[in-house]
Amino acid sequence: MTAEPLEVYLEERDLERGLRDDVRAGLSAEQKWLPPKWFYDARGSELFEEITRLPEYYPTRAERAVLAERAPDIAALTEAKTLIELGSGSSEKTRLLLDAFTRRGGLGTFVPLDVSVSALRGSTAQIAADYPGLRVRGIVGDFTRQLDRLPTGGRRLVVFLGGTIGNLLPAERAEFLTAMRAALEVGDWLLLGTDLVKDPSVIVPAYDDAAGVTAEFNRNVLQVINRELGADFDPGAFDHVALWDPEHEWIEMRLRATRPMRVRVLGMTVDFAAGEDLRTEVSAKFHREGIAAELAAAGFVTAEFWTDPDGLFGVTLARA
Ligand code: AVJ
Repeated sequence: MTAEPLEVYLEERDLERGLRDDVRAGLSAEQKWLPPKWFYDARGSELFEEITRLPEYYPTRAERAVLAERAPDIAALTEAKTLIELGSGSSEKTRLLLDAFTRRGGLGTFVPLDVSVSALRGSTAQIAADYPGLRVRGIVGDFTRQLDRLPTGGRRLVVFLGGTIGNLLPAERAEFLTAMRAALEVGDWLLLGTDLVKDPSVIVPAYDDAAGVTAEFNRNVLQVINRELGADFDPGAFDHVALWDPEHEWIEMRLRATRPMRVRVLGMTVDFAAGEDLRTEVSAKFHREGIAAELAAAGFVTAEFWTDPDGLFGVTLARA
């Protein structure tokens, strides 16, 4: 319906400041790290879409199976007027929900929010074209920081899919869910996708695929920093590493220096020893009881918990 449905809350300048702050903090730390949101420039978003089609990367297919089966229930239970999607990316699986809501009638507005301008431009244009009558308002933003900018009023359903909540550390997760609950009102809903704990022999290959797409995705963050901040990383000199941490029950992606390196960025000199790791992502996996407990602690009430037939991925519907 709306022709240019993109609202750029997080402006280019804010984004770049965020990147600069994160690079400064992460690369000067004793254990070097970067937050995963900087993976998603146009190339990174493309590589992620490619990852979702890999034979080893089960989460997307498993979550899609749940949504395909349960979308009509979700539409009937929530009777939402506004659908807000955090970390929406391509919104490919969300179409299953939009289809169910369209059949039912009553959904007026779709609000995808993502840090990737390129992903959002594509998805908003296509969804606006494919769902005539639906108001589409894309928001460029960081889902941890833009919760107070969500549209108010009407019955809202916030969906946070893909297991992206696993990118947050436990304390960050608690803070995020609490802020989410504060942004919602009684009568609003949250649909949360979470990858489930299972044998590491299934999880690790999903983050270390044979074709090397995830490795390229991981190294792409160095290209982003080179381009945006004029750094001189040699991405080819870093190995992709995916590690299962059994204590925290999360996957860590790292970039491992294959030789000693000195990198210049933002006026800093960053030295890597041979074999030194830069942590680029945590992707936590969950148990059913843990999800319910974290939601309850934030003030949500779990209404439904569904998994795919193989029990790989969980989707929780909770009320505010
Ligand atoms: C988009 C955060 C859900 O953690 O599985 C895929 C990102 N990283 N392969 C995930 C990712 C490596 C993905 N999320």
